Amino acid sequence: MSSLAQTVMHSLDNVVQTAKIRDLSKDFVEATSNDGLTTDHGVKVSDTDNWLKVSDGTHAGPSLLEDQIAREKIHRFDHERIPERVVHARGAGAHGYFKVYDNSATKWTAAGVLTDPSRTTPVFLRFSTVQGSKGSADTVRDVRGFAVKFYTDEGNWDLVGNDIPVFFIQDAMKFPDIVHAVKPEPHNEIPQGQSAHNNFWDFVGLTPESAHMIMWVMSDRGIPRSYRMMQGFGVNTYTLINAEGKRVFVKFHFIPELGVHSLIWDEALKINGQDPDFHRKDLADAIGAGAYPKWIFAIQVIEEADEHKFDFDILDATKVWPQSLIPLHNIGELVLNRVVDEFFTEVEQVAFCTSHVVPGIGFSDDPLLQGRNFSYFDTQITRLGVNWEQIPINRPVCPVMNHHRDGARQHRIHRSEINYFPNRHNAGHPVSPSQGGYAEAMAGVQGMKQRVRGVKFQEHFNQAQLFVNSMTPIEKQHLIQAISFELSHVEDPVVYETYTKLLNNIDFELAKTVAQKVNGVIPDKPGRSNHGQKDATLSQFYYTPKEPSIVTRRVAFLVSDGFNILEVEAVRAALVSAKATTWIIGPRRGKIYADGESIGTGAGIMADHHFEGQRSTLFDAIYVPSGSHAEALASNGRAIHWIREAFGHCKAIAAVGTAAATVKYAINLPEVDIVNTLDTDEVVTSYGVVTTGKYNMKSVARDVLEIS
Ligand code: HDE
Repeated sequence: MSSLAQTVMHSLDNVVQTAKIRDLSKDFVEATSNDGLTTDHGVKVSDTDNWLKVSDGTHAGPSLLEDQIAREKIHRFDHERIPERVVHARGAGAHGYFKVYDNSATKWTAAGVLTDPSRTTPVFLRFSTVQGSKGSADTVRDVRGFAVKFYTDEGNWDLVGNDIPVFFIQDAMKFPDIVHAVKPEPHNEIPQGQSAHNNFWDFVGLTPESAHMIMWVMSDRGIPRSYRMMQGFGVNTYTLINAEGKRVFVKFHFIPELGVHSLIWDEALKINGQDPDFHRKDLADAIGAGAYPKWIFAIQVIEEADEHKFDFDILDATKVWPQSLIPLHNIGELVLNRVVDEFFTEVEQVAFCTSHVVPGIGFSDDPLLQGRNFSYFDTQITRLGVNWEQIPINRPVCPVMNHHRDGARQHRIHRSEINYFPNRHNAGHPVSPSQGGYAEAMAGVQGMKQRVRGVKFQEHFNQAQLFVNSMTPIEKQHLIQAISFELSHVEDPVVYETYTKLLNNIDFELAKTVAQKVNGVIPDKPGRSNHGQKDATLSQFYYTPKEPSIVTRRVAFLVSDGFNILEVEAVRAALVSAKATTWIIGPRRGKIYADGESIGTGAGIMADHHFEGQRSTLFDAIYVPSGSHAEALASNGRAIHWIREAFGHCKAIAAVGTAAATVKYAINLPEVDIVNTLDTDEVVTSYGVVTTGKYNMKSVARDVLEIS
């Protein structure tokens, strides 16, 4: 398995050619041993280590301001940083492509990217967390950004989504408030990468429209196992416009091929410290290994005439369109197949704008979307300058021609005396819709200018309740634990009392249990009756693939001197051929000797890490082979901790022969049955592990790991 660094280096050798990669390659710079060092103005540099000084040759004397080479080096360094994003500062990205299966969406849209199956549209996808700054950890509890730039033949389409289908607020004007409330508090810049603090819960307690979103963020969706195992949602309601100019409302979805999987909170907390780059590495490693992350792209469509048929407003971003009412149409797929070559120029400089749509796609009056359409361009000006769309990662693959001029960091040299329209040459002229010019769909509006919310926007709890009702018991248990964790970190009683009261509008049991745990207001009866409705598609288990896969899953082999090497080799080969990744963990990084080998001279096997170098939290499953090493493992506190912790996190644990007793000893739960087998096929086709009775992995695992 290649490391992140190796993967990045290898990506150049394994260039995936889309129109965008060809475009970016115009700007590739590669240093080779033939290249000498130069200044930015191109002069060759003879010394890059010693500042020009006055010296007697024995002692260092004063440094001279005259040294333009040293000065340039420092100047350039001083200005390396640009402002981080106000939200979504921490991210990772990759290149890929998008394809539709057929032209079935033609009835709704004229957009070639959504209707032409012969096209392969290049994409760049940036994942992110929201609250933390650029250097924060990956596995915090938070919403994940899912921002896609489609480089279409008709211009860039930016679908700037999240891994959760709803949002905290209904009107863009509240955005600065929610962001100020969730970010580190202003007086002490605490906490980093967390929402567990007074100000956040104060705001959401006083903003009931956030109730539905809070249920999602506090659910296991807030701590994904991998970016590759998250859904993506456009969240806002957009419109599609067909060739006849007819408009429909649309929501966009991405469904991961690998299913939706999460960490459990204890793992997430530990990984934050053990490997803050866990998700970033996971993405690069999977792509580097050729296990390209893939999502089905689906749309939900509502005819204009049906806009008001629902008991919620379809333009309200705090509501989902339940799939039981509005089905998904799977129309295409998105694949990520290339890591970035340089983080800053690609992941940091990529800039998205919800207002960037292409012909056939339009907006709705969703008040959140309308505000977003203003905000994104604006923020890019501060972050990257007004000519941010000329930066390689942002520039379209189709021609750009207009009369916008000048501004900081203008790179285009316009060879024309014309910079206006109309002009005597008809240069840079508008293009009619029949020739591909963008045309808004006609839509009637009427009303008085006023600051209002729509009537149906006033209802905040029905769908929060629907979501909670739709959870499996284990998801509900995690939800309770998450809210209880967060409110335990809220110090002001006014805040946690307000929130526990609000919870009773969603679910009586939830409110009662959380209130009992956090010293909140314990309700004696439900705050409102439960409508009892459910929608199976809201549970993340709904997305578990019919054929579960262990592709890219991380399996650790726990060994000590005296392990059974034939068994390790056989199981390892089976796992590798199923495209899982395998890791040898032993008492030291170096050779570990097999049963029958003499220590120091045997062929052994190289351990990738020692027991303390990596923890069980970073793996999906562990395998403990048979052999005389079992006793050594049982007497090693770290090895025992590995097994015990993995068991506590409901991981699959395979233990064979003598190792079964070690595992049993480690977990210290006599009633647990251990499947004890030497048959590789059986290990590889069953759960292979602690499987029965009270601790049945299948029922308690957050992340059911099928070794198949
Ligand atoms: Fe954003 N959001 N947002 N947002 N958002 C930004 O733009 C904003 C919202 C989302 O990887 C900013 O370039 C407003 C919803 C993602 O570069 C900023 C409102 C959704 C990213 C901004 C919202 C998102 C951003 C900060 C309320 C899910 C990261 C830096 C009306 C559909 C994009 C930047 C990337 C980033 C504004 C609400 C997703 C300030 C005003 C809803 C994934 O412009």
